[in-house]
Amino acid sequence: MSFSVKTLTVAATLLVSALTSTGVLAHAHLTSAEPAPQSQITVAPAQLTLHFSEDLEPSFSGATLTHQGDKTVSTGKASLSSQGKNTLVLPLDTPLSAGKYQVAWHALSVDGHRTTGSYTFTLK
Ligand SMILES: [Cu+2]
Repeated sequence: MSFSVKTLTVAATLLVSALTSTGVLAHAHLTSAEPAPQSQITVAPAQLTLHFSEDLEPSFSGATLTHQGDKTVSTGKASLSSQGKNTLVLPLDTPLSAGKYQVAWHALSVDGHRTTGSYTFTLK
């Protein structure tokens, strides 16, 4: 197999434009949260706070909370924090009981890219 210089140039150009158009660096990634991922806490939180690397579109961003791997916990509606548009707040209307919780989040950043992820925390 051999590639001409022109073929390689075209391939390199396509690669660069693909990377640029998907905006790899601009996606909203979870940077921190309260309660923190993998943390063990002793006081039931009043809300979940998720900090992202980019500003979010609140209508298309949110999180679901499950208890012990199977029971979905009802929460208030996710909204952007007054701290900043890159922070999502999920109110917990009912105090959590002890156990392990999973937070599965989805985010749409203002650049139009979707990301998802999940983490756990344990309430002792
Ligand atoms: Cu992006």
